[in-house]
Amino acid sequence: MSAREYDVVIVGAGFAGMYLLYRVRRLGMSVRVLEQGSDVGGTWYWNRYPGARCDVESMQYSYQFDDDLQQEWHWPERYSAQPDILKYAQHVADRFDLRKDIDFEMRLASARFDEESAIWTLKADDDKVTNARFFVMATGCLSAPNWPKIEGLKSFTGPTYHTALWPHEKVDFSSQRVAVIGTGSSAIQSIPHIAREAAHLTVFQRTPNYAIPAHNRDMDTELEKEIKAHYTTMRARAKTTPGGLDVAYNQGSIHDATPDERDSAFERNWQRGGLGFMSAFGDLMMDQSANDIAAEFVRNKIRERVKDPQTAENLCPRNVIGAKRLCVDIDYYETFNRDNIELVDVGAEPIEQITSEGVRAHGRLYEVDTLVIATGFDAMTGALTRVDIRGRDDASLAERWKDGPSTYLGLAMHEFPNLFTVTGPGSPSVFSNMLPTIEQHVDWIADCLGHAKSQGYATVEAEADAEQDWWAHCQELGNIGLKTMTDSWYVGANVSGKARVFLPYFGGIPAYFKKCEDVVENGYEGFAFR
Ligand code: N01
Repeated sequence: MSAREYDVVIVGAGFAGMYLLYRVRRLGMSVRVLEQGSDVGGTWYWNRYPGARCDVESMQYSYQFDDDLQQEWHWPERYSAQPDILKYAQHVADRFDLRKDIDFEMRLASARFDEESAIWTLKADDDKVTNARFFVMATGCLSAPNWPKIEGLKSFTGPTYHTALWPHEKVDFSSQRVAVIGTGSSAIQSIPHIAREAAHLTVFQRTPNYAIPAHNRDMDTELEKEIKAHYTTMRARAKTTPGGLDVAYNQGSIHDATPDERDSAFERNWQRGGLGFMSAFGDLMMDQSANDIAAEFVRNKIRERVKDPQTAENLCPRNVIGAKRLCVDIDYYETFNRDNIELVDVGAEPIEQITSEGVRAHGRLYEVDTLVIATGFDAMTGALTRVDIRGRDDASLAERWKDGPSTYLGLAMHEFPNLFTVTGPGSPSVFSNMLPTIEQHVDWIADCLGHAKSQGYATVEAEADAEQDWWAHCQELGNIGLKTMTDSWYVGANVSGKARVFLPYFGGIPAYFKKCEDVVENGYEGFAFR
């Protein structure tokens, strides 16, 4: 059977893959998308756990490439729930007739670059082969599930669910004794829902997290009208902020404020809710004593929200606030006031074992009927290194990244010609509003493909020096301030055996976008076209 051939093959039909498909079609290039799931949506296709919701406000977490689309779509809530975001992705697929160019239920297993023909040979799990001139991994930053290394995990006889691989049908927790392992965003969102349904819930917490209330509500239709009337201005303003979010940032130091001014700044952000909490002062992530004040403010809120003082103390994080991505919660702390929930601290003494009947910790067996694993992702690199990608001279990406990744702009790697990554390591990605950042990456890649096509180039490849310089710059920025002082998935610390390297770019959206523009203006500086 001869292989199919396309100018461009995109892996992943999440928001990145969908928009790239739309853009590449307009270049008049043949294109195919390979998608592991049975429909579009990426993150929002897989993460169907109860309570899954975006931590960026709906009016900002949406595409802006098509004004009719952003004008016609109505988000029902301030923060969108997973089913609504999936509906949106499906609407976009219908509106632009995307599905006809997507192979669903096709997982890419390997990709090999042939230097002579300058063609990538992509092999799926079922051995189906697709050839491509250009190949784009649009596989997401938080998409490769991380399973905990706990002895006996497979021996549990009841149902086991990973939050990132949640079943499509509703999971019924009623009259069940449930254990949740993990207290990151996924757990913090799902725990209130599970506790409301289950007979009993045991939460195994290794490290408490800081959660800021979402204050979610129905969409304010007047605000929606106002934003839609000035959408372009709002989107442009968002691009001037470090996180690409239309949120007011105070650049001033907390040390210049009186205690009352500090409290009211934090209280204002607390009442507004969500990820913008750390925008109260400019030095919260730079100076430990500034960070301590913000952290204590949130701890005091936890103490107010949780009735039992010991449970409240156990839920209070002691690490740097903001060094892990903040969580955005709805009733998380109040859930610990219920009488059917128990918090088990496994910080000092890890879970000993999972048995056929439950979870063993502190010498005691917690018997449960259902296990929920909320242990996150092999972030930023996992989706790339889990595919056997071989570039020039059979160079293996996974092997090259054994001691940590390196990329040029989070977009491309030396020795891997014609391969692009969307929001790869070394891009602002997870430090920004992902959807607009995805659009910027896709636009950049599409323009680059158009350039290669119009100039008749067969290959484009990041130059070794450009990659090295960019990666060194990313590491330098990563080491400024307090971000790396806590174990987190930003530094790969959540996956056992993963190299500890700061993965995203922390220079902010304006500097990053400017760099990408400059690269193009300077004749694709740092890229070699042949
Ligand atoms: O994963 P996490 P997540 N024994 O890695 C614990 C995005 N997201 O899926 O901190 C016991 O944050 C681990 O403990 P520790 C968002 O960017 C977005 O919750 O490593 N516990 C931690 O508590 C987020 O940051 C939304 O000590 C173990 C938890 O598991 C990112 O995805 C919603 C353990 C993992 O937390 C990841 O979130 C959800 C063990 N052996 C997620 N191993 C939105 O709102 C791990 N843990 C868009």
